[in-house]
Amino acid sequence: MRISVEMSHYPLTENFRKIQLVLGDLTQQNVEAIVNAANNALLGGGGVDGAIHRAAGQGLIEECRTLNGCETGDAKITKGYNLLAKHVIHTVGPVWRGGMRNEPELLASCYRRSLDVALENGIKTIAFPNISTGVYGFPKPEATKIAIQTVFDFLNSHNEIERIVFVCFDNENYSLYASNLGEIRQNFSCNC
Ligand code: AR6
Repeated sequence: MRISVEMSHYPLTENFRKIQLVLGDLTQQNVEAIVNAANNALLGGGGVDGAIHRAAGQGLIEECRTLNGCETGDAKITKGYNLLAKHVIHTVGPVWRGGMRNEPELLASCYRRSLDVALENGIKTIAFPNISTGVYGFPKPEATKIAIQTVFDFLNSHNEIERIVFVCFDNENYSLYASNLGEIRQNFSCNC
């Protein structure tokens, strides 16, 4: 699979300032909403999902039970309970099955739908984990490109979002994000 960052996806200069990269724990982020890499049942699990439920407390699972699950590529919102973030936006990434089952489109849809839901709820600051790159096995380099490209595309057409934080839990993801963002920045300023 080849994913390229095309000229049409290049960000407007001011959008660079809205993107932050952090190596750390998503549950500790001071933003209005954190995004959960959940599963279709929305009833908790391992990885970042488990960490969010542990940090949020019992209220979160109770509210999740009322949501009737979530389709892959879609997103639903709850309150944040004991988290610093007032909201959790739960999205369901695709399980990697070799790349021919619409996985890239579904992953892009997770980022877009999460941002749609954020805007519908007046949320302007949002933190994402590296959706699908843990238990669901999506190759990290491709997932990184999709995440960055989709978020920049969204920012280019939606001015309301003020800050997006990519929170990486492992060094491999962090390095991939840092080099991709660095590359785009460099190419972009060359064309100014
Ligand atoms: N903060 C930030 N990132 C984290 C944290 C954390 N506290 N913990 C893990 N990660 P995963 P998936 C990173 O497996 O691949 C769950 O069981 C991790 O390093 O959490 O979308 C759900 O219930 C990885 O890069 O989510 C689903 O069943 C990234 O988060 C399934 O896993 C995503 O890894 C979803 O799988």
